[in-house]
Amino acid sequence: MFHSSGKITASIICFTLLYSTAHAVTVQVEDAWVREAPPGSTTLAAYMRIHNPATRDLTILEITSPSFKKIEIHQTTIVNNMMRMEKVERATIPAHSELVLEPGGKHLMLFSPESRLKAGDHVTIILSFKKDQHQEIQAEVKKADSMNQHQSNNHHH
Ligand SMILES: [Cu+2]
Repeated sequence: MFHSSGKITASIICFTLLYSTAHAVTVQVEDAWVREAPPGSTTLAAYMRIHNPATRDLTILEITSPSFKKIEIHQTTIVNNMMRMEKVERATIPAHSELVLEPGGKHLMLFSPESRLKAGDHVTIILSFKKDQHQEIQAEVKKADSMNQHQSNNHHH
């Protein structure tokens, strides 16, 4: 009897620690969205602005999501008129500055969605910084066209 109740207490403490670190505010994320992709797509892209209010640079070590098998940070570059994407191993958000993930630049590449995501759905994305420093954010799935309306100087169809 004593043994089993001891185990229960330990797991409650563990859960509390996880819960509090997951909600510790380290960065401010704005305009987080996932571009809606056609059915059967194996990769999707996500964009956002991540502001670091701290006095020290922050490096993102890992990004995960319960909705995807794997997430990478990519950089889009144009080489000989060809659009290419390269994986960014470590993205740093400078102190008092922000990391901008936007179409045509750096973005999150989301691999192998667990289910079909449609405009209006929400995706949980977890940013991992230093050991035990995680931050959970929500990104809304949107059609690419609805994003263009926010960018006043972008092209129209
Ligand atoms: Cu990419």
